[in-house]
Amino acid sequence: MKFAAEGRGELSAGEAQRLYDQAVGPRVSEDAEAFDVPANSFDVSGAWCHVQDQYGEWWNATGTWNFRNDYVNGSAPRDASGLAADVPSCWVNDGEWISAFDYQGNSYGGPLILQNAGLTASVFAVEDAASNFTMLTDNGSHTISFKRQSAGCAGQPLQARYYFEHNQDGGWSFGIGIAGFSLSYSSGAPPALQKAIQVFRT
Ligand SMILES: [Ca+2]
Ligand SMILES: [Ca+2]
Repeated sequence: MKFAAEGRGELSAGEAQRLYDQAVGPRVSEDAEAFDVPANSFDVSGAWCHVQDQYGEWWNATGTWNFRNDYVNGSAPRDASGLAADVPSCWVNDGEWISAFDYQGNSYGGPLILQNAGLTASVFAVEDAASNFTMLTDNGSHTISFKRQSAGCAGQPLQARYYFEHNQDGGWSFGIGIAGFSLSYSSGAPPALQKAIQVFRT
């Protein structure tokens, strides 16, 4: 691959990198940038919402996260939004979705990537990013919808739990359930903060 640099003709990738390094100076090491995520940087909440119309009956579990408006730190890897439910057999998964906004309510157009978490849980990778001193994923909501498939299950609650993990280094894989949400990082133990709420039920 060749790169064109002004006044220098065509450069190889290696030459371009060397010139770039000269121009920007030495890079700050990863360690110097690593710092803990403040405990009050964000909060989470969750609730069930009932919907009924001529097409059917649903219970939607929704978790929300919300960063402090003055907390601006979006960095790789993607943050993790996890929602886990425990529902009686009369209810089946009818979809999942997520949306995110900056603190002024502008919709986030960047990656919110669904992971494979099964029928009663949902995990999205949220590409936390900052621009113009604004965190583009300041707040958001994450929902799993359960539709009634059969009569019955009276008095049996639907339960759910919501988790959000903000992080600053490495890549991750996960395990999720009502009992917990665990991320394993390729980089070991990077600065990260997970918050969860108690199980919420109908
Ligand atoms: Ca906020
Ligand atoms: Ca992150």
